Amino acid sequence: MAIPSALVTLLLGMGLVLAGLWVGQNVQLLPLDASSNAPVYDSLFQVLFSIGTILFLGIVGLVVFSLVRFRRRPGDLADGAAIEGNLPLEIVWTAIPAIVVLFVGIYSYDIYERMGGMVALNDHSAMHHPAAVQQASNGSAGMADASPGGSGEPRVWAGIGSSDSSEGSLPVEVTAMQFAFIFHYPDGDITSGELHVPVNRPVELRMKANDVIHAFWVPQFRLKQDVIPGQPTVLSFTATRAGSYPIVCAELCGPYHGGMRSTVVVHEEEAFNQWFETNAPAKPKPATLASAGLTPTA
Ligand SMILES: [Cu+2]
Repeated sequence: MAIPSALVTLLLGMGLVLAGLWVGQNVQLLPLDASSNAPVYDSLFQVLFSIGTILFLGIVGLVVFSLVRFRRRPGDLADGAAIEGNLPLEIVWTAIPAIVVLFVGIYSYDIYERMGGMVALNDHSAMHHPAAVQQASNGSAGMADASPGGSGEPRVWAGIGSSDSSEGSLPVEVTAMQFAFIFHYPDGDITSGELHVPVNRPVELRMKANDVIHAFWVPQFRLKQDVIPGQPTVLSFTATRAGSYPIVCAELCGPYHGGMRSTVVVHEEEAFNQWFETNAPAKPKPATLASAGLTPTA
């Protein structure tokens, strides 16, 4: 008894889809997820990985099958059969990729939007960003001149991850230069070569570049943002897992670009406060002021 080939094809197709879904769910290629943003990104990656697996197994499987099944037999010197075409087949193999590509495009857009990636460079609301207001009040002429709008008001590219930013976020000023990142905490006047942040609290990186374009990238956060001379950018995130993760410059910025790396240390709340206290410049203690006959006013 022969099994109809349509049934075999259907079963193989179903097996292929199940295998692809299984691989997407169970094969973990990405590094540890350490920010609130990471699961969003990872869900897209899982879908893309499933689709990629289905296509890879389907295409390679068909190629290998055809190599074996339709190989030239000994003594066969004839031409191959003249096949004109197959309209239903051509419709199917055009329609399926079209649907897949459309779906991936729309889904990717949705994910990028949720990560705050669609905030436009000249979005007006970005002008009222705290960092922009601060820049304006500082009278930073260099930044103001970079605005081609002619308003003289500096623009801040809120950019990716900005949907995370909120009132209670920890501001950190990031300066990128050949070939290092410098982190400055305006609240405690701390300057550091490493980024230290508390877990589960939004952090807002206000970034500027001194020389050429750099990019701030933490693979474990699934976030990357360009750092552009004359165009401040903002990157917001909430770390969700304590630990140390690499910060990588992801924009070829010169001969020592490959060495432009730092570390972000995500602390538990208490450990972060301790780090902050330890590293903040020593302030005169009230007792010292009192003994010097001064009244502590600050
Ligand atoms: Cu760089």
